[in-house]
Amino acid sequence: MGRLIAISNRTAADPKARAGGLAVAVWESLQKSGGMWIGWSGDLVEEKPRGVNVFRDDGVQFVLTDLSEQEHDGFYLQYANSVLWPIFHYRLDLASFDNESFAVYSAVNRRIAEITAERAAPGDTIWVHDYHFLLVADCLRHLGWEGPTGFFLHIPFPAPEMFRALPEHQWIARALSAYDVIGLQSQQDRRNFIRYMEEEHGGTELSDGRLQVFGATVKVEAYPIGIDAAGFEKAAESELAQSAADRIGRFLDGRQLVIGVDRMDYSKGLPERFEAVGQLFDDNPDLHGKVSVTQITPPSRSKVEEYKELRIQLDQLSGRINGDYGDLDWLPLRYLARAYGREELAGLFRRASVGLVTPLRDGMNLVAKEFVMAQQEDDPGVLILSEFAGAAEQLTSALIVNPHDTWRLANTIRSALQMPLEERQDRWRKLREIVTSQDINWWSANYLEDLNTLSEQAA
Ligand code: ADQ
Repeated sequence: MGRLIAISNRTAADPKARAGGLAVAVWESLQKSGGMWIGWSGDLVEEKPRGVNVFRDDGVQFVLTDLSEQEHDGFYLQYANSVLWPIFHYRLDLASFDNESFAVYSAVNRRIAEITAERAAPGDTIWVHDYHFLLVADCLRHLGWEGPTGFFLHIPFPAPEMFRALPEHQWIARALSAYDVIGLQSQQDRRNFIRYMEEEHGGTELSDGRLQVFGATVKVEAYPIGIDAAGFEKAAESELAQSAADRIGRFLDGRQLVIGVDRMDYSKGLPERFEAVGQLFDDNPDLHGKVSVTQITPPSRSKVEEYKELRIQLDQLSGRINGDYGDLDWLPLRYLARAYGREELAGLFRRASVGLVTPLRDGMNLVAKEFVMAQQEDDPGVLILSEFAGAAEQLTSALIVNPHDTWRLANTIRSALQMPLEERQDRWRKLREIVTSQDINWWSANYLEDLNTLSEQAA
């Protein structure tokens, strides 16, 4: 068997980035096959870069390219994060279309494909990740690459009505048909994708579930991504976790903790969540001084305008709640715009009575799974999960909510805070079983098995 070649915008070239679940899974799969990881170095240069940085680490070869300022602007900030990201998260209102960025996006996809084609050998398998690189397989086919090439979309695939708003949707759809396997996070995403291809391009679903479209046959499947469940459980036992739990424990002074942990992104439903917290304290004076909500939210993509506005909105909403209800010795809502390490987060999750995971749209949402793995059987916290997170298809024993319905969300937080131990344990055991059995290794093994089966059939 040949090597696995992974392509993603950010790689785990920096050993510190190998701690996260996805990085671990891709890293291990690459190590097994003496594989290669191709992506962006994270560095910006003035002119279009000519060469690549190649190095080997622990059996994995990294091939990294810099981006020019102009590429970073058109490809990353504009097309990927101001067009694709909002549309795929159902925020057509936030998409900012222009005439140039798709050309830059295509050019960067082409360059990544060229870098790959120069190095890929017959027998190798290529695995492309996420919305930054929708066109790579098509570019590779034009360069003569015929080997197995799979794609995994980490974010939702939107309803066809939304996807059609994308001016380049026809082009992108055709390019996607160059992949052998298209992996999506949920059955909902799969249904959306198939329906779009059927309605718009006359695609047909075959009896074995594959899709025939644009003269190609593509396996389209839901592969819900998991976490390094055992690793996260261990992280919650670590000294760092304990010390984070102790620190927040001093602040809590015996009060119940409700916790949220999300990148600062408009898809995560943070303003709606803050509204619900406001409603909770408006409607329940008996909870004043008894419950503290902590939201941990490191800024991300702060160069994109919508993200700056979100920050201002969150500052205002938390200011209102704390202004109305805060007291000399109690803050109802603490909002920390910074990142914490994996162990520290695990410790905070373990200390919490309730985990709030209420995105408006999310491909999967790993925080929900991390929260579950950090709990202990004798006193598990309750997970409140948005029906619009991919994770809701698996984690059906969580309290499932509509994040737009702030009144009901407030009531659900109250019920979670008061849920009897037996019910908490019952729900948690079911959640833990799923998160443990469908972990990150299960995910990558399933995906790669399908991709490799295709390559064996083709050989
Ligand atoms: P994200 O949108 O980044 O991922 P998520 O799945 O929640 O969302 O993963 C975020 C990761 O970052 C988690 O491991 C979490 O612990 C960590 N993190 C979040 N806030 C943090 C903080 N304050 N400090 C430190 N770490 C923090 C995208 C898609 C998701 C999909 C994943 C994986 O948007 O839907 O689940 O990819 O496919």
